[in-house]
Amino acid sequence: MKTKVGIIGGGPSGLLLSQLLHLRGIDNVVLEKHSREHVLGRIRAGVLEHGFAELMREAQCGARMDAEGEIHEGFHIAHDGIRSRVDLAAHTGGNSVLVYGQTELTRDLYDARDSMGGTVIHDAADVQPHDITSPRPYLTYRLGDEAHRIDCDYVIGADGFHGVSRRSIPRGALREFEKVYPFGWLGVLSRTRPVSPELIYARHERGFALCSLRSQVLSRYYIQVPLSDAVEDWPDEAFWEELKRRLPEDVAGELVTGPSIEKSIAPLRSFVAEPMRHGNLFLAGDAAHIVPPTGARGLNSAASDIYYLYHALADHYEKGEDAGLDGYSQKALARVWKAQRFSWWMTTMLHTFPDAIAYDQKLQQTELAYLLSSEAAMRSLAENYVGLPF
Ligand code: RFL
Ligand code: PHB
Repeated sequence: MKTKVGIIGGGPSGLLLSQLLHLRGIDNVVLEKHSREHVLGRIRAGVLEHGFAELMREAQCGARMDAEGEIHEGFHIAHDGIRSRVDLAAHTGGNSVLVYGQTELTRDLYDARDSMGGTVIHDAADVQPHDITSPRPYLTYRLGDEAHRIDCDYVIGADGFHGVSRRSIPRGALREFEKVYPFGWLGVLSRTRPVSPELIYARHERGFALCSLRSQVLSRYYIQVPLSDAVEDWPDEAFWEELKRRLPEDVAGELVTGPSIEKSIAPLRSFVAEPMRHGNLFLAGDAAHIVPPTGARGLNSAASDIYYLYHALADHYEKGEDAGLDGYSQKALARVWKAQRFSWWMTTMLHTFPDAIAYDQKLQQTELAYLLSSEAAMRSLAENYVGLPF
């Protein structure tokens, strides 16, 4: 098979780029390791920034998102038994975020690819990029016992943190920056009314907690847990009990509990690989960088990569201009690092660190006290949370 752009990974990054390129007449193929059911079974992001939503609309995938997604103009920070509201709209000149699940958004992208006749190959095993520094790179993969090959102009590595793309770049050509946090998030999805119509990020000495939602009948909650914990250590009852302990009393009193319909633990990590290009292989999204979920930046950072790549590839194929492709890594990384900084800051301010000395704890309390007392600090938080411009 022959195509212009070979995309590894059928998560939100790969599918969104595929859809945008297709709309510009740029032929592409997506290779996804797993089945569609598997991809749609992963419960991840819930908060989308304005720029991401705009890109979904440009990809002609915004209709259900606009109909069913919820506009959120603020969220809460719970601490010391009380709640303080962060008014996103007031601090950003009317900006907001959209609460719409990554699962739904991925489903919309698959539907759009299907209805336009896009090529998304599932269960592609042993995907491997070859000759990525030559002008004629190609991809190989297996479907069952059959070996396949796709020749292309460019390879896009949108295969997430554990994918093959980043690993196929020679060690010496890549610099990796990493910070691993000594805890994870245990997440529960339940078909219950959310405890609050707006998100609540809770700082508590027993550990961080987050009350989020997918809709007014579907709740998503998280608690900070030690890395040594497993999902089996947390039956539903124990989860609800611990969540309540970390929330202000009035909030805990309102919490509606129910059976979990999904429960998983995600370790917290910050990671960036530089540069995001090697020859004709371009990395995008989680394949190149990940953040702890505290600032809701992961998927949104992937979206800015896709925005830059999409325009760079369109310029190449439509105008013969390569400035966008040549500048991609530098441009994308500038924004990626700002999301890293914000996610690190939110994580550091709101979690309980097992090895923190008394001095660290005082500074952490002061950081939050300063934030809640300062108009300028609040504006900075709001500006980053709704998303910096692309
Ligand atoms: P994905 O979603 O990991 O998709 C990569 C796809 O590539 C496939 N793949 C391969 N395909 C072919 N060959 C191989 N060798 C392959 N290896 C892997 C995988 O099967 C997969 O389908 O990366 P992508 O598309 O870059 O998207 C990134 C986002 O998924 C991620 O950044 C967000 O989910 C992060 N995140 C959040 N981001 C936000 O912006 N807002 C949020 O509110 C938010 N909440 C979260 C989150 C991530 C979380 N977890 C579990 C890490 C909450 C959580 C709990
Ligand atoms: C979620 O709803 O899954 C979610 C929301 C906000 C975050 C992280 C995760 O910061």
